[in-house]
Amino acid sequence: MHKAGFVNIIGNPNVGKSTLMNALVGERLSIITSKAQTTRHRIMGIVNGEDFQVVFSDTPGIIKPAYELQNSMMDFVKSAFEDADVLVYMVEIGEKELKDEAFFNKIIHSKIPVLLLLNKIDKSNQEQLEEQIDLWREKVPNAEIFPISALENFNVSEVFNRILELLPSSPPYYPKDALTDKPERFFVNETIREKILLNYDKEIPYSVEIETEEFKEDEDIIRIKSVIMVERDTQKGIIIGHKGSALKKVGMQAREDLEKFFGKQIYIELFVKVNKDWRSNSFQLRRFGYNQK
Ligand SMILES: Nc1nc2c(ncn2[C@@H]2O[C@H](COP(=O)(O)OP(=O)(O)OP(=O)(O)O)[C@@H](O)[C@H]2O)c(=O)[nH]1
Ligand SMILES: [Mg+2]
Repeated sequence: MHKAGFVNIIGNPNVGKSTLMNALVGERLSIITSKAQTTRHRIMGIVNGEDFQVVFSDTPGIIKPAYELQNSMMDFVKSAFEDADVLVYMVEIGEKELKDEAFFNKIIHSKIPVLLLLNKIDKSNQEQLEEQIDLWREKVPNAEIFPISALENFNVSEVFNRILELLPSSPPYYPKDALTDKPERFFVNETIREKILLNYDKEIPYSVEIETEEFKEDEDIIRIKSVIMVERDTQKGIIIGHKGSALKKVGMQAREDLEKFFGKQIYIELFVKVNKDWRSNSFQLRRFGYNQK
């Protein structure tokens, strides 16, 4: 009997959803930073076994949307409720509630199995952990609770085994050698965006979108041309930095990661363009892969 299904990971920003998905899949599919709203898309990570296929979905952290891009991000979260066979609700130590009550109500009234993962227990002690488990048991009585550390890979394989038990019997949804639903250019864009989240402050990372215009793969080298889009002229200057030094750093860091990811030498060229207020422009958002209704 073959088992297969969708296991969708949801929760507040920054709780460690992407860290968990990467740990489960064993690949760095989702970018991770200490800033909230790092993930903007629904990203699938597929784990294949002889008689199973688990399709994990990492999703953006739940927020109250303030602009069009964030509306699209929350649509990805909504879609993750719709096709889940198992819902993974991740919380972190010290957290009290989900940033959206409607989503929370969906979780507690869910007809499908809910696994509540209490993450970052490496930062807590026994007393705090017990108190937190009691709190979540009361708040989400329909969930099975697993204390984990996604970062230190603690209890992650136990979660995976439980997921396998809960999967329905089904033929695979994707080819059995598939790792993700996203194309190569997506991972280029995300790697560059991760370096921007790491190197710039305040509003800058949130005003940036990446578009890879060229991805030419030869036998031992990949040549990449990507555009970093910002919302305003002043942001363009900040991204480039003094004599181009800031942009150069982003390019070098991205190249290093991409060489590991693709296992090939990378040549990368970065350009910066102003795309005025793209975050609030439905047409631009669609172009960047945020499926607008
Ligand atoms: N101490 C500790 N930190 C963790 C753990 N898991 C994740 N983190 C850190 O938490 C931060 C956020 O991790 P992400 O995986 O990007 O979180 P996310 O939920 O995907 O965040 P968004 O995409 O912004 O919603 C990063 O700095 C991680 O290194 C953990 O188990 N323990
Ligand atoms: Mg994330």
